Amino acid sequence: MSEFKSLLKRKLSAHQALISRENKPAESNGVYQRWQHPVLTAEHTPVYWRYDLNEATNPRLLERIGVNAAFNSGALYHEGKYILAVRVEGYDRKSFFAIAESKNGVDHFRFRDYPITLPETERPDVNVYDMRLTKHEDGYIYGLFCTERKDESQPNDMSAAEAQCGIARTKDLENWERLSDLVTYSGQQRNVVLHPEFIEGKYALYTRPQDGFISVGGGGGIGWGLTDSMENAEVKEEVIVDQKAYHTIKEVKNGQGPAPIKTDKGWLHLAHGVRNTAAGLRYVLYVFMTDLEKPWLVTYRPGGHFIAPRGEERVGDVSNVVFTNGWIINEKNEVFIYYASSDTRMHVATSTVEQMVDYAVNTPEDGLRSAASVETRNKLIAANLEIIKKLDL
Ligand code: M1P
Repeated sequence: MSEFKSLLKRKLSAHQALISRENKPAESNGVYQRWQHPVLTAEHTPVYWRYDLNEATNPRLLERIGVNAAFNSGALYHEGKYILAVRVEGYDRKSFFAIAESKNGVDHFRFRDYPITLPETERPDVNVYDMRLTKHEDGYIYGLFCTERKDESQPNDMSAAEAQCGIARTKDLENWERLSDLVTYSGQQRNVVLHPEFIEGKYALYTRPQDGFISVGGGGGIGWGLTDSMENAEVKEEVIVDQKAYHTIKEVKNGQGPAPIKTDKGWLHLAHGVRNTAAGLRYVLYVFMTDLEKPWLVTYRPGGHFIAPRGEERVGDVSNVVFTNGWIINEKNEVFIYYASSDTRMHVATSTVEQMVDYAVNTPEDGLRSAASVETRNKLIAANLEIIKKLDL
């Protein structure tokens, strides 16, 4: 066998071993179970996406078009499969979307042969990322994502960007129809998510009004607005569902994660919250619930974070970040939370609707002051000490 062929064989079998690796449960806090390995990394992308496999044109088998990261993925349970619409980022810093699927949701995720070919609008996207998939009751699967373009009002600043919500839809996850970008009246938008049901006969969107590209400025909070159609989506008025708050896990900004899950007790939401530290921003996930009839009204606000970066999750291209834009509920009411760590790789945490609702309903709210936190904790301690005494352990 030629040196080229044996090198190629080694590469292909290493890739095969990685994507066939079994995942095992790791630690659990009773609310959710972490899993030992990331479900997707840059190395999970097919070898034939990155290397020219033609010995004549690439005799040294050099990597030609590298992949830097596989993260922030939309998720969907579709025809019995766990589907991720992955944000894949090349070495050139451009993100694109690619479908990866698994039969059990925790391992053996495999990318389809080609990334999604996303049609463009008249104003081409420079970068697209963070797609949220929603199976809407109108029969379409919608993908809402961030479309980023150069901020032409600042021609000399090469990092000045503008973020808006791009919209595409499909029925088969292969053929995508691009619709006009969402129109809102609040500057920029990121983290826009389509609610799965009509509300008052209209499409409902979770938004994130922001003044600037990174900074939400005076805006921010998870917003809510209605649009008559998705073909020309326009939200004339946004109300804030969940605000930023001083000295909390969401003091700088927050954003809706995936579309909420409908439960007996209301809509279950997963979101990210961002705080400031001397080492930069810290992103964690948190949960809240809203009213079944009026999903813009918060009913339960468990205090603090739900998932925060841990171990290797803490380090990556943008360290100290966990971010989610996809989760799946299967027919057994099991919940698969897909979260990315540090803008680098994808993980899964598993739970059930019952566990998550229990967490949402019974976790005390953030009292917003140290004294209130101590008071809440003291109540728990006092009650527990009585129990321990009676148990006579
Ligand atoms: O780098 C962390 C995250 O930053 C942005 O999220 P947000 O708009 O809430 O600040 C996004 O670029 C996201 O993709 C990224 O993971």
